[in-house]
Amino acid sequence: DTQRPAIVAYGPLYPYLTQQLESRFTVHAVAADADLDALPAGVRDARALVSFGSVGAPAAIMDALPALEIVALFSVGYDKVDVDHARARGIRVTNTPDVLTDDVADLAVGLLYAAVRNIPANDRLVRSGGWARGKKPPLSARVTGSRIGILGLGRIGRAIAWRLERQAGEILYHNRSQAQDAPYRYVADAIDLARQSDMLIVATSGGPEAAGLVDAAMLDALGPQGVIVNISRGSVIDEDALVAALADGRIAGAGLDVFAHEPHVPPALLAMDHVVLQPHQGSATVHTRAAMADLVIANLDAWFAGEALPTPVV
Ligand code: 8YV
Repeated sequence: DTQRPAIVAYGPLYPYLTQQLESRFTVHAVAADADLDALPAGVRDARALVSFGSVGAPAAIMDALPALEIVALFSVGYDKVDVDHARARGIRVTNTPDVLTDDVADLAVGLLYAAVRNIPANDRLVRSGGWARGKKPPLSARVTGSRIGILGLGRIGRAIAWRLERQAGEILYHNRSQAQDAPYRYVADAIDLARQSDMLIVATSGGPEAAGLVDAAMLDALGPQGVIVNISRGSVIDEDALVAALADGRIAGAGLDVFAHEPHVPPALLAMDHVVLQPHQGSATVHTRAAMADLVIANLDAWFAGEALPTPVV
């Protein structure tokens, strides 16, 4: 169909999104590891590229598509998109903010409680028959009354803070600069934030500026009773330092939805009872994945109708 714009679905997409794309466009599926020098002829006519946050759009795929006008991401995080390259080539980029904020915040709170109250470890105690044989769960720390630090008080960080403000003894946060209208205590230095927090929730955006922001020094500042939760990007935490701090008891536990090299998880973490592991599922509810797909479509529809993009990044 020559009337329909050609687009590339880069890497695996979500079925409802694929269906919506196929009803509008000529969709060429390109695997994330495809040989970009050997793309079929029609692919090079693609005017749009759609991908998951974990695949994104490196410069190489943009350069393999000479007619590319827009990258529409199925994620809020765009750390895997070469935005400088897109800008230089005049390619627009869109993401899916807001629609996933509540579900990601819900998972952060769930991971906090799971890690602090040892919910998965105690589930294992029950299932293994240990409890029935008389083994008692160890007493845990508590969320209520604790000082909860939020690293990155953006849209998702605020949604987490809002959920926890009744339980927390205090909510404090660190951003590069103080947030407007945030009723929480600002801590200008990230290490100080960790030092003053019983629990630290990582909610900053990923990308090169935040890479390794949580390092051994910050984990030591959080301390042996401290629990860390990460729902942002694995790259924000120095993963080797995290594994070492957990192994040595220099922090008490962790709740992790994201990892440096997904879906690879450091094997040492698999054996740790005080660590809660999730398969990057923060936005993965039926409701939100449909809303994210609809926002991808809304951006593409706006672009091809010559209208303003609903959620532009570039
Ligand atoms: C997705 C995400 O799971 O929005 C983000 O930044 O990480 C998640 O919503 C991701 O796009 C899937 O790769």
